[in-house]
Amino acid sequence: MTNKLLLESLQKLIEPSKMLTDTESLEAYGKDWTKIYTPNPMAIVFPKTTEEVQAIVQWANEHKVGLVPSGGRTGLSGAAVATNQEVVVSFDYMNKIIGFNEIDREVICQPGLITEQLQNFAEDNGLYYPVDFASVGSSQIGGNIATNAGGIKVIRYGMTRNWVVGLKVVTGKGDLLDLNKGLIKNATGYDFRNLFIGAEGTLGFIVEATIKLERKPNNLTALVLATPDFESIMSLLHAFQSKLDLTAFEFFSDRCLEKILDRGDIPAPLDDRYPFYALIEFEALTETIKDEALAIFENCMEQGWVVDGVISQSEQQLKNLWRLREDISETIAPFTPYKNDLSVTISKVPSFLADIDEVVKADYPDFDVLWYGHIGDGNLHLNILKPQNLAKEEFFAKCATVNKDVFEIVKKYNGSVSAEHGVGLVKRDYLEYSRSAVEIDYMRSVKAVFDPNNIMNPGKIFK
Ligand code: S2G
Ligand code: ZN
Repeated sequence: MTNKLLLESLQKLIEPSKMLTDTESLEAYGKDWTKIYTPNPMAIVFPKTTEEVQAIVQWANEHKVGLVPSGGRTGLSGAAVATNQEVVVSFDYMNKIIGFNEIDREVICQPGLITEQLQNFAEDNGLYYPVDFASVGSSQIGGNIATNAGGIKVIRYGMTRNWVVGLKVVTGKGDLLDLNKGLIKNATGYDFRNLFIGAEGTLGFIVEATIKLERKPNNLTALVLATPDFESIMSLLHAFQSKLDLTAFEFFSDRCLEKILDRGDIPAPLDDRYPFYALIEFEALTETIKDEALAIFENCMEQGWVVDGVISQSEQQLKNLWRLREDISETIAPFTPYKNDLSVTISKVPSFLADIDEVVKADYPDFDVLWYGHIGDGNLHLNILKPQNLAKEEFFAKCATVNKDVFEIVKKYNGSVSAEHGVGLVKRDYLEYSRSAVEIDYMRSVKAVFDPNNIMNPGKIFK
């Protein structure tokens, strides 16, 4: 059947305005934040109801057309990229909060709800949605669930998975499953909800989510502490974590801070510059807790683990300190960074980072390597900035050779080649560095159960 006839048959399933095929829309909706794939979808459709999603899935099975789920398109692994005449299914029109119960402290929402809107809704109801990261202003809950988004508060609140208590999904066979129904306890066999969380749209579409909310933290206070070396950051983690219930423990190198300060719109946190910085956040619920934090800070100074530091004294200063860490990603984006999102168990972080740093600099001494991330949960972000004088293709080709050395080290440390950004297309060829061949076979078998015709996000996670 020609594309024209295919699209005519698809158009019949949804309102005329809910399908786009113009070049600009195909380009915009056919990609995410990865810059290395050429978008090439057949069409973009915007279902408004679960029934429309089911009709689209039936159509795709009938015509063997791939479907790519699309949320805020803020992904960094190519999971929402359509490069092979797939139909992109956007949830921009299924973006509402459709229920809330203050006793359950649970929100029922559609997948297209912007993450920040959920955070604001929780705040308006005296509660808190604790999954937070730089792109919450444009990411969608459905995409956050499909990639099990992590971010900066995982040390206390965990990943998105921890907050999803109900999930309605349309499987790749077109069946509607109503999973877990908002229950906190439910021991009735396999928990398919947790299969769909992190499946990157390869098993079916998320069409509704029930999200648990949390008590709102009070008087959040942050310290930015300069350290003489990376090992000192781990000493800080132990010193603070053993006495305080931290809400965040982040780090960034001075190269990151330099890029931030070059912007000129964020004040430097300290008078001088140092190799590494830790950003530590906690709830100063009482003056005693704040005094405790300052005492730990002073002890760390005496130990030589900290060479200088600052503590937030206001909401605005807290925001300014967080911008030093949260703005790194957008600030370095113009440098076409080669990104790696790695994790190991926390105790291994210092030697892991040292081994990777060594191998990258041995391969390419002139590479501008930036380190930042979430030390509190063992997640490091390695970014290599493209040298001005190197073409993008040549740069990424060089980085691909580095990748193999990096992933050999990940394997040696039993780490993950993708801590929070997902596999998508970017990490698909490196899956075996973190998952065994047997595991990958089981994943294929599960995929075949939920999506026997491989119409759901074909080619993502594995070939
Ligand atoms: C972070 C954001 C995406 C990136 O800043 O924690 O996950 O790696 C990242 O630039
Ligand atoms: Zn991150």
